[in-house]
Amino acid sequence: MNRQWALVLLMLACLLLTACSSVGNAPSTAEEPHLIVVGFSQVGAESDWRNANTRSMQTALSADNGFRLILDDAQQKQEKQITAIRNFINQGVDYIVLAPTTERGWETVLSEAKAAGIPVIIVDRMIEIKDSDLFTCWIGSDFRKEGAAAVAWMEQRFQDQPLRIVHLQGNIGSTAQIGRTDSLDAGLMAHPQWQLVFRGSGDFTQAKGQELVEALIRENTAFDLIFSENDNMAYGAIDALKKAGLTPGEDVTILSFDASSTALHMILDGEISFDAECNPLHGPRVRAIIEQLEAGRTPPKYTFVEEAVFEREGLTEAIIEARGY
Ligand code: GYE
Repeated sequence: MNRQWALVLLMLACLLLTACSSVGNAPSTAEEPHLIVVGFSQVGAESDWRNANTRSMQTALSADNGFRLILDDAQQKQEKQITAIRNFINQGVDYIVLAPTTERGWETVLSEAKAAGIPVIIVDRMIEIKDSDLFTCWIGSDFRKEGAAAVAWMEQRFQDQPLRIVHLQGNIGSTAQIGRTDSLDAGLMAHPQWQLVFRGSGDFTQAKGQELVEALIRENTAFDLIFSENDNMAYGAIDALKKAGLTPGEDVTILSFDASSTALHMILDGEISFDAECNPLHGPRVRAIIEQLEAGRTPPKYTFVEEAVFEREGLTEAIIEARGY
């Protein structure tokens, strides 16, 4: 082959390559749908509630639904959430969703999000902030109402009988802890014969719930009732009671919050007596909020979700199955 032929062949090969690569690229640039990018700073993976909440967000904000979700697990640490939000800002996401650990300390980072023009949607717990323009809207539960429902159940069941209460708190400073604790405090004020024999934080985890109750049993602290601010701590408490040969539901009455499926089965088994629902399925709600914002509408600043309470009476396997978490 002489040099001229070689040159022609080379040019042909180049042409073919460019044609192929442009054919390969063409559909992806033309067809690639525009995805709304959402950075979600999640508290952690401390409980069944939290895991159900993460799954709900992942399902609702999927690529099929037109979203790209960037999920960051903060392992229950506010510093990690602040770093995650700064990363979202640097990446230029379209929306930030924040499930805050505790209520305080968000001014600076949310001012940065506002300066970058990124709307911030708060889910689950609230934030305490002077300038409410620093977030677009909030959606979550009425934790004080959940606590009041538990206290109302105690009043109905025990009236003015003497009651020795163990109070397992969630993360101190989180709205879920503050609201549920405030309601128990109101109940303690109204019933002087109810006695608080222990109060401490189990950080919403099963392991810490178990540790706290094991320690109480070791120290021979007598108690009649455990007011556990979430289901996972209640599971830990139940394990500790059983290990000590006590029967949950008989020797000790247990009240809990969240109403996740494992806990509802424990109600059927008689181990948990009362559970106030805390609904974690915020994914579709957040999606609806973003769709409203995309359409130029203004969602309500605060939305409280409707919640039920559960006890053995009226609860069936079919009800538990239908709940989805
Ligand atoms: O009750 C608990 C979780 O903030 C509502 O956090 C949430 C609480 C929930 O870890 O299980």
